[in-house]
Amino acid sequence: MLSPEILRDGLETKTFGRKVYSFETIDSTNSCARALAACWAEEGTVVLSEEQTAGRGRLGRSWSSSPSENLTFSIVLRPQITPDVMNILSLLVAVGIARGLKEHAGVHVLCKWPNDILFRRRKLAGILLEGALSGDRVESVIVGIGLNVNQQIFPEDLQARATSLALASGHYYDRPKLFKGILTTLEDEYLTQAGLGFKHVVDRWLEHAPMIGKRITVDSNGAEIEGTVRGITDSGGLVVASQTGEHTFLAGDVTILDMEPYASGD
Ligand code: BT5
Repeated sequence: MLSPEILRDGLETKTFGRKVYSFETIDSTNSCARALAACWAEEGTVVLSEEQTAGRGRLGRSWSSSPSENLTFSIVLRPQITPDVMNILSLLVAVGIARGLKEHAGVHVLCKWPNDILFRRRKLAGILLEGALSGDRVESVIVGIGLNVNQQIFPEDLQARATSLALASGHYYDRPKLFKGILTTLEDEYLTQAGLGFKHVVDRWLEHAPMIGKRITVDSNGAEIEGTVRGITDSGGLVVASQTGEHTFLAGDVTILDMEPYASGD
């Protein structure tokens, strides 16, 4: 098991991972972090588990991860934002992960709206943001990260769509070292981007997400439209031009029709 001592050994962050709760098995690290946040866990508190029995994605989907091979963890954040700009935080986290993977795993990934981290078109990591609100105030945000690290074999339904760092690079990773590297990069993004404004976060995300001008389909609330990506709003919404006009999506699933450069990864 990855003990809190191993996970914190040599960690040089200010708040991220200063407090770590580590489990062999748990239902969902997001649920645990949410409960801790409700009990005033401080910003940067991390919950990590080797196995999740009910790991989740968006809209009730599940996150599948074979025990002790990957990194599945959640971070408690207390950002000074309103609920309508939570998408921005998701983009910021995606950039932090992309940068972290480049710097600490030597793997160049691309981001896809709203929450995917892809390597050659396959999903390498997913991000799940869950906010606890008090009226119009964000009390806390739980950032859940599922990162496929050393897993080589995926369940049949994911085989064609999932990948891992080990599959991408051909070697295994020291998970505690990688965890600390990614946490450091994430904190750096979080602390520096916070002062620079939402537009800056969007621009930075677009450097890792070559989506502008792409033909896509968006599935949002059961309705599907096809169109061309025009941009990202300052609150993280996706702007798509279709035959029926311009639409802004705050949530949804995107399929990119022409996958270059996502397919080659360059
Ligand atoms: C996500 O949702 O991608 C967010 C995943 C967040 C998981 C973390 S793990 C730690 C923390 N605790 C939790 O309980 N959750 C977070 P979404 O965009 O809805 O994608 C979910 C879909 O990704 C599933 O329906 C599958 O198709 C696919 N999927 C599931 N497991 C995968 C995996 N290991 N690798 C790649 N794709 C996967």
